Amino acid sequence: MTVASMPEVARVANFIGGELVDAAGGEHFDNICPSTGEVMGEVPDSDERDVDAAVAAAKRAFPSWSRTPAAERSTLLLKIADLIERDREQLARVESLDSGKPVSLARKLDIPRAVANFRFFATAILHESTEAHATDTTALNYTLRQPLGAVGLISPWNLPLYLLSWKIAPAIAAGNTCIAKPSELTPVTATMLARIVTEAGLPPGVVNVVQGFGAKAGRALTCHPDVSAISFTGGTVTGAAVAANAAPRFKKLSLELGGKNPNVIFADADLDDAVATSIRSSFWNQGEICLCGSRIFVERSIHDRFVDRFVAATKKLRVGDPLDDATDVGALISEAHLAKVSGYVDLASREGGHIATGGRRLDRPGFFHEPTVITGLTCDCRVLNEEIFGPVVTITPFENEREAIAFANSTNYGLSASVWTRDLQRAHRVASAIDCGTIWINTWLLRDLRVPFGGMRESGVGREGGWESLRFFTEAKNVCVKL
Ligand code: TXE
Repeated sequence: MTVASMPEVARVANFIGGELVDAAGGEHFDNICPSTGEVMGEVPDSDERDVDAAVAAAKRAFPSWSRTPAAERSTLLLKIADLIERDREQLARVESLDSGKPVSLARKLDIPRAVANFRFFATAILHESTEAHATDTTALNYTLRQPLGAVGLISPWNLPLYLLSWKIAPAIAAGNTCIAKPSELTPVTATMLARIVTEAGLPPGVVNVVQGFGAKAGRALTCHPDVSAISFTGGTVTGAAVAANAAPRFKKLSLELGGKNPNVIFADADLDDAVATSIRSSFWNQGEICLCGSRIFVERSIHDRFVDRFVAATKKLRVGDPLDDATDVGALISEAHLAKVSGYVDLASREGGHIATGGRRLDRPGFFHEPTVITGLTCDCRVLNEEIFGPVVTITPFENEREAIAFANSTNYGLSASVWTRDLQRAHRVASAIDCGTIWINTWLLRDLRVPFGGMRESGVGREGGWESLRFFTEAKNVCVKL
């Protein structure tokens, strides 16, 4: 399979008012293939003019779309889901090529989840109800939840269609129109989605896509006075810039940011399951998932046994061509990101860590890094505090439950955690004591789209998922009727 056999990767465009268009300035930048390092297409280098045009199209579409009956909106979203499902193989291959992720993972995770996102919110809006509050016999209050208008949706490169659809689906299901800004590093499936929404019959302007750099197109979207809300997923530093630009304009803001998630393994855990699942939570998507459990803490009595088994399993992972069905770990997103990941492995050595396996960039074209396991570091090291976002994990022993909780809570992040134990009471105690938005007990990445999802502290502000998403994308208006 080559780039030449997938011409869609070269055809990246903006999507404004139902038309696939170039950037107003006619400028482009290269789209680099992570697994070869070669240019595989061009991306429109959009600026304020493109964002202005997209916002204008979204505003034009809003009055009619927001009044479209929920059942009709639902039917259109279900149609979009069906078309994504129809094109799943092509979308999976393109996503793999554009992001470096194994095609097997795109098939299993990314594309099915994009389908599920549209189906979930298509049907959720058919089951919505709102509150009523009777004030004794004096008044009756009822709450309307009305769409916000044109909303901005900014997504990252690690789960391109998965996260873009996680935002687009609830936004338009709730009656908003939107301007999506995919990552400049993974623009292709957003353009394919634009073709799909057109084929599904979505009215022009309901979904718009502006491609380009964050500091230019993303910033223009965040600052635009007619954009009512920003839903952002990306790095913590970028999230702070988005918040700084959106706050003075009083936009609703949802920020899903980074993580440095603990994976806590007690001595009574099912070790087979803990090892197998921890391999996934460490190295799936090259470790480029905000929910990856990059800090592994193991109770001292089983620490050495766990390390031996985990390292042996890590060595079996096949790193290579993302389009090969047998590949477990593909390429990192970019040369710059690979340099960042390698830099942290070097730092780990300087901080006194032992590289138990991996540690090197692969000597081949593209941006490949060996799955890497580091032991011997403590919670005060930078490597255990800063998000690496690559196939690199640390394993640290702990003495008891109290220390495990302290270690888990020792960073500024608070996105997710996994806890492995067969002791039910301990599981509940530890879950309650770890400060983060999602805790998995004896599992990882088991997602139910109805549950609240988001982070604490530097992992973000706000919650999405289920009603939380629909509440974020609507404004609550109370109507008080005197009786
Ligand atoms: O993503 P950015 P980057 C982490 C990970 C990674 C680091 C930086 O640690 O190494 O963040 O990644 C847009 N105004 N995560 O730099 O910059 C940008 O165009 C508005 C965690 O590649 O956060 C893209 O569409 N928008 C993470 C989106 O923001 C701006 C996923 C995310 O890009 C902008 C990715 C600006 N000023 C990286 N600057 C997760 N939590 O899943 C950039 N953007």
